[in-house]
Amino acid sequence: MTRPSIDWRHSLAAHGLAAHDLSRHAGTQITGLDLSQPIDEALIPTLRAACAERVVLLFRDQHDLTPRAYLAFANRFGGRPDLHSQRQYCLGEHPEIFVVGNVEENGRRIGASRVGLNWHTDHYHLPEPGLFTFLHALVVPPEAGETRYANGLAAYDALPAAAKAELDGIQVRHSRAKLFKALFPEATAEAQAAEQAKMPDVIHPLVRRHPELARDGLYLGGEWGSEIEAEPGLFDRLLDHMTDGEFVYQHHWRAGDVLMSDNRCSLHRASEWDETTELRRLHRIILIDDQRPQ
Ligand SMILES: O=C(O)CCC(=O)C(=O)O
Ligand SMILES: [Fe+2]
Repeated sequence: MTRPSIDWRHSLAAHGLAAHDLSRHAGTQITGLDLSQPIDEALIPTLRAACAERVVLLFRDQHDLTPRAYLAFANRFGGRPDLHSQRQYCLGEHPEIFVVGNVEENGRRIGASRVGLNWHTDHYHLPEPGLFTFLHALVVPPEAGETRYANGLAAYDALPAAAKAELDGIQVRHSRAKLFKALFPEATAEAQAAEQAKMPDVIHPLVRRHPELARDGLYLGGEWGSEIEAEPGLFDRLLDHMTDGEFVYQHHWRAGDVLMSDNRCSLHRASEWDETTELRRLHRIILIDDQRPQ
């Protein structure tokens, strides 16, 4: 589905909202919006268009956002919320919300701490992968634990024409089995076998067309589960090109931050923090796309 392009900066201003770009190619902070309150229907396509173009939107100081209101906000962008197989890391009342971080309750780990520690885009291992992802920071370390976002559209644009031509038609294999092992080393052998049986490998094009922007971008998948079988070495070269700095925004978290990101032509990566002394807790919602990458 191609949507009409929207002058989202103009539309935000007309709603009395300020937009401030956080780096050249990724990240825009939007101020003036309280996500716990009902949001004007007309703003949804505006935010969607802004997120598609800027990869990631930041809403600060969302301290009053309950899980219920957070989910209601996310659900307004379409797709279907992911229900993660590792249900012990999801909120009991709202299993669509996955807890990222090193938090315990009653002596039990209730969050997954490693999931973001590699360059990836969410749920690339599904035939219809991640559309938008939302992260709400509840507790964050004062330093470290940043998350970086890389714009695969800008990275693709910057390639010379000859390099673009060489990428044409190349496919990437994405393996949930490999990824699951890296993300959840604590999972039992049975859980790993069940995950593999449930989700066979998928193949997606390396260059995909962003359906809302009608532009081509790199779709690498992730460091821990993807490979370009036809040309070993190409994956790492493109990953370096896309993540080396120019196309990246690095986010320093504050409690209350909400980030909304578009998974379709981007990558992101969390950073390590001292898990022995500092807590980090983010609530994640992934909306799954209703179309395959093309
Ligand atoms: O921990 C983060 O900052 C990002 C987490 C992440 O990428 C994920 O849960 O998919
Ligand atoms: Fe992620």
